[in-house]
Amino acid sequence: MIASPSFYRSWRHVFKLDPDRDIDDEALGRICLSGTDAVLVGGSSGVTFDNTVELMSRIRRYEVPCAFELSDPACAVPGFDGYFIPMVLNAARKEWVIGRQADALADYGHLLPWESVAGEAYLVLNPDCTAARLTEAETELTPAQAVAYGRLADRLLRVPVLYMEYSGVFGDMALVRRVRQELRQAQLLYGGGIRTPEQAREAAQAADTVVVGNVVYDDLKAALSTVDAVKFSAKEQDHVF
Ligand code: 1GP
Repeated sequence: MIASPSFYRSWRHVFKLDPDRDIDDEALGRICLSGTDAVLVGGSSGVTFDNTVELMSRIRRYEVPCAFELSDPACAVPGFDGYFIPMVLNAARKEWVIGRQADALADYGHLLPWESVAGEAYLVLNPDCTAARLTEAETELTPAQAVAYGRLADRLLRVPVLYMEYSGVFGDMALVRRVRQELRQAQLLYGGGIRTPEQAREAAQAADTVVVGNVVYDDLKAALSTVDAVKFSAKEQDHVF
């Protein structure tokens, strides 16, 4: 038996960095020293072995935990603290749900550090984001359908992470909260459109883990302000005050 992966369990706030986008050393340092719980490396296009190695080794100058979303086996860079294998539950074609993953395991399954590998079930909910276009995701879900996907991931597949992905737009927090209520074991990650401390706090109240991406590249100061907002919200929920 392999132990369940747990590298992500304590994460409340995460910055997601894209190996295909430029970030200078100073900005990267401020992200890594921000107090965030982890840096997640991943992107929907343009991710290569080389740009992943480069970004990982720069993040590795800092102590912050660093994980990778491994969606293309050609980019299987060793040395991360943890690996997520994404599956897009609402993709139109099997390829993005289990097809590519099975192909990858046929080639590299014996090499993966399984104690540090977690399945990551995505619900892609912004029709205009790259992931939705790439996977032709069926994003127009009723709340009942979203809840059904959540239950399917949590209880049938028993995937440890459900990721509600609104990349680029701030999502429907009532829906995020509703889906989270149904989860018995999976951790709910939310990502999409967080640009202010208020949005970060709201997302932290709806989801277990808040992922902040694009704003890092557009407005570093705003991105950094989301860390305390999430931590503060987590403390409020834990009744520390
Ligand atoms: C992207 O969910 C993350 O995969 C974060 O979304 O880039 O919109 O912050 P944003």
